[in-house]
Amino acid sequence: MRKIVPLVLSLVFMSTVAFATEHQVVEIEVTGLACPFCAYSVEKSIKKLPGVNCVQVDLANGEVRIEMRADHTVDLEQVKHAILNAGFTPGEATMSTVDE
Ligand SMILES: [Cu+2]
Repeated sequence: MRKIVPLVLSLVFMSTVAFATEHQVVEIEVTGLACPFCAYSVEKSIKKLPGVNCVQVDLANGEVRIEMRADHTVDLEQVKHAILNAGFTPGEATMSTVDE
């Protein structure tokens, strides 16, 4: 029994650390977004990429915010292709991370 307790404790600790990992966030300028339908199509296109957790389109500022899942890193080239495929033009991208 004595050996089991520290093992269980370390497992609990490890899972806590796993849940507190960082998520990659990309904010990218997108040219050509004119209405909510544009926003919807660019969002749909980016959401198909592997590891994308959520996509928020800021129509007023022409910017798209992409949050990745904890265990995925973003491929900026794939994001740009997804934007181009939806019919829009990707611009400057800013990378950051958030804790969750
Ligand atoms: Cu539109």
